[in-house]
This record gives sequence, C-alpha cells and structure tokens, in this order.
Amino acid sequence: MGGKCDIGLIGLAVMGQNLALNIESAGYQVAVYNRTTTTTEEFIKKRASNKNINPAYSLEEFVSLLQVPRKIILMVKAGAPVDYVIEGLLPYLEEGDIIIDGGNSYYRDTERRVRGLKERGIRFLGTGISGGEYGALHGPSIMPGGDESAYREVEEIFSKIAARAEDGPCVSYLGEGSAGHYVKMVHNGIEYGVMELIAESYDLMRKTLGLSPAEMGGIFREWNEEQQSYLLEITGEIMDREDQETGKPLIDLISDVANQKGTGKWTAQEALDLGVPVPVITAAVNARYLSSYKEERGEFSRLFPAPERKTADRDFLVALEEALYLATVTAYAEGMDLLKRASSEYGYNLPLAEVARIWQDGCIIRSNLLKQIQRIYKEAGETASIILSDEFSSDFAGKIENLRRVVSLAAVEGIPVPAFSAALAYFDSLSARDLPANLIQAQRDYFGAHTYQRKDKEGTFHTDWQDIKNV
Ligand code: NBP
Repeated sequence: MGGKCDIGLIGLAVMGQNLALNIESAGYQVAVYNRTTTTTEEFIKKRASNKNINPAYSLEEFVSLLQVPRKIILMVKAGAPVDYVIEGLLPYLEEGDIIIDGGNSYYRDTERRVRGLKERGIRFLGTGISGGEYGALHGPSIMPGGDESAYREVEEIFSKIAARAEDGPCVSYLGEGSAGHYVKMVHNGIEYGVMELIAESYDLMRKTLGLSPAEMGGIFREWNEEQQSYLLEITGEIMDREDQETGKPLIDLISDVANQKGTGKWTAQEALDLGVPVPVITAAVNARYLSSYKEERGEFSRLFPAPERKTADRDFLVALEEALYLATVTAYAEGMDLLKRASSEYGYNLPLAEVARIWQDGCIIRSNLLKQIQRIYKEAGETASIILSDEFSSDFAGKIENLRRVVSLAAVEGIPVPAFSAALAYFDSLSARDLPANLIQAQRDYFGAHTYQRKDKEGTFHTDWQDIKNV
C-alpha cells in the first residue's frame, strides 16, 4: 500500500463493494467512499480488511486520494443520487478527470450528463454493468459509452475485471453519449422477456403435467445442456431449493407478485417511441404489472374459474422446449432490432457483433445463442432480423408448429402465456404477405380523411366514404 490510488469508487451497497474488491484483486489500489460512513467503516473492517483499499470519509478526502487524471466509478442508486454525487465531486475535480457511472441510469439522463460535464471539462462514461453481485465480484459484462479518450484510460482496468468469453474480455467501447447505458437498458429488456418465457414454461409444466419443482428442475437442466443460458441454469437451481423452515420447495412459498426497477419498462417505452415492435419484451413488462393486481386476480378467479384441465401428454415437453427456444430467440431478435434502430437514430454507430460478444459471459442474458448472434453480425454486418439468418431461419421453419401447439394448448386450458403468444403473433405478422392493415387505412380515411395508398396504382387517395359534401 502507499501512493495515490489508481481508481476510486463511490457507493458501497452490494454492487459497489463487490466491484471494488474485484478491481483490487486485479492488482489496483482503490479508494472508496459511501454517503453513510458506517457502511464504509464496516466494509473496511470486514470484507476489505488487509486489502489495497483506502477509505475516505468526505468527497474532498476521496478525491485527494486519487492519481490524476482521476478515475471515479459511481455505483449509487440510479436517478437523482447520481446528480447529487456529481455535484458534490465537481468542486474538487480538474479538467480531464473521468467520472464513470456504473449504475442502471436512464440513457437520457446519461446523455444530459455527458454534455453537461463536457462543458465543465470532465470526461464522462455511462457504463452498464451486468451480472448482479456475483458478476461484480468475479467478472461482469461491462458496456461503456461516452468519451472515448476516457475509455482508453480505463480500458486496461475494465479488461482485467470483466468476465472472459472465448474471444476476450466482456467489455468493449460501444459509442458516444449514452450508447453504453442504452445497450444495458436493452440487455435488461431482453432479460425481462426471457425470464417471463421461462416462468410461463414453468406454469405450463405444473398446470398441464402436474410436475413437481424437483422434476421441473431436472427438465430445465436438460434443456440447458445445449442453450447454456444463465437464466435457465438458475431456474434449475431455484426449483431444487427447499425451504429450511418447512422442508417444502421454496418456490411454492414465494408470493406471485413480481417487482421491477424500470429498465424493462424503459425498453418498451423507447421501442414505442422509435416505432420498433418488441412484443415479447412488452408482454413481459405487462405480465409483471398484472401480477401486482393480486386483489383483482382473487376476485376474477372466483367469478371466472379456470376451465377443467386435461393432463397433457409427456411429449408436450418436447414441444415446450422448442417453443421456449424459438420465443427466446425472438426476444433477442427484438432487442437487437431496437439497438439497430437506436444506433442510426442517435448516431451511436453500435458495433452489434461486439454487443453480442460482450454479452456472452458475466451478464444475466448470457447464453450460447449469443455466439450465433455474434456470427450473424460479424458476417452480415447489418441484418434485417436475426430470425432470417441461416443460423435461425431453418429452426423457425422446422419448429414453429411446436410454438403453435404450446400457445393453443395454453389458450384451451386457460393458462396465460402472454410472452409465448406475443412471440408467435410477431412471427406470424412478419411472415404474413397480407395483413389487415388495408382495413385500418380505410377506417382512418373514413373518419379522418387520412388518405391511403392503393395496390394497383401509384399515388395518394381519399374516398368520400360518407358522401359528406352532399350533406
Ligand atoms: P442501490 O441501487 O441500492 O443504491 C445504494 C447506494 O446508493 C448506497 O451506496 C447509497 O448510499 C447510495 N446513495 C443513495 Br440510495 N442516495 C445517495 C445520495 N443522495 N448520495 C450519495 N449516495 C447515495 O445499490 P446497488 O444495488 O448496489 O446498485 C448500484 C447501481 O448498480 C444501481 O444503479 C443499480 O441499478 C445498478 N445495478 C444493480 C444490480 C444489482 O444486482 N443490485 C445489477 C446491475 C446494476 P447510502 O449507503 O448512504 O444509503
């Protein structure tokens, strides 16, 4: 120990503590600060004892511990706390210093901060960090965007602390402004979609086959042999866990109301703003809202009990596995489409193959699918949809009947599968040569004279549907 610290970190909740320990174990001297002093004291006494981690108890002291240009990671709650901390730091910083926001900040806040801080000579990196507390400690997926010169100064540290995929560390400079936080937002949107699809699969297995959590754990593990998906892997472990008090499967004792912190909702809102359909992701956000209608669900279920259920055949599991695979690919396809549109809309110039590469380890949506998605973007650059690629198109052609079977069985049995249904409707809409949008156009023209185009000739047309001029 001794000399100035290589980097500083503010915010010692779960993510901050683990990230600080990860950076220290990569060979760096770290300064830490937390608003509540006792948290810092506790951290230094326990987890950080005998480590190259130096505590500070004021922002002024914290800044004084850092080498110039100072590199400061914020791991505080997203929203106003990030602005409070930045404002508190500014009197002590010098031109060229670097602030890295590693929280789940809303990308528009990041855009504002990048610009505002540039005017004050401070370089800002909006950096998505995924992998939860385990990832933060052992190697997260890191999604930095903002000032590129600042990235180059922290690149070595980030590369050493990130998870490692086959092709290198799971970190890459993603673009200017809010590119990093935008990519993290979409990562979380995909995460919402995949979680909901797995949850619907679990619901179908218990309600149509009457499987126990332990049996389902085995099935999820089997399905995961090929997919190598983190979310499937942890689902298998969750199914096996017994409650210590009662000896019952813990999953059966957990309330069925899902919370959310907002990143899935932001993805859905953003997709609506940009005109990019992301129905699986949106269905997942809505499913969480519906889960919170606990009282209403009680009343509805009394008035409208579920239909009498027949037991599905065991071979339904084969259909369900393939349906889950296709719908999961659809969630990734929606997310990648949104990134593609945002990249041109906001000038991020996102390296989509790199995005797929840095998601291959350390993050919550890691899965073998991302290797295929990386290959698609590496070979084809921009692509209309990953579903149309050689990697996935034959799977959709060969397996779509199983997605239909799952959605129709769920409809008949009265089991809600909003994300599976959305995936199927998305596929069917994209594959439909004729959609009923001609009728929508006619209706719009009827009541609002919005005009329409014709199939048989060029031009813009309006019909006087109500013969209004003669009234
Ligand atoms: P939280 O999001 O719970 O934030 C707690 C931290 O923010 C504490 O250090 C707290 O200090 C600090 N803080 C608050 Br709250 N208000 C503050 C203020 N006005 N001034 C200074 N500090 C303030 O912590 P987390 O779960 O570790 O997450 C940190 C960031 O990483 C968040 O943006 C989160 O969304 C993101 N993230 C979390 C996960 C995860 O798995 N938890 C995964 C990926 C990303 P205090 O101790 O004084 O209250």
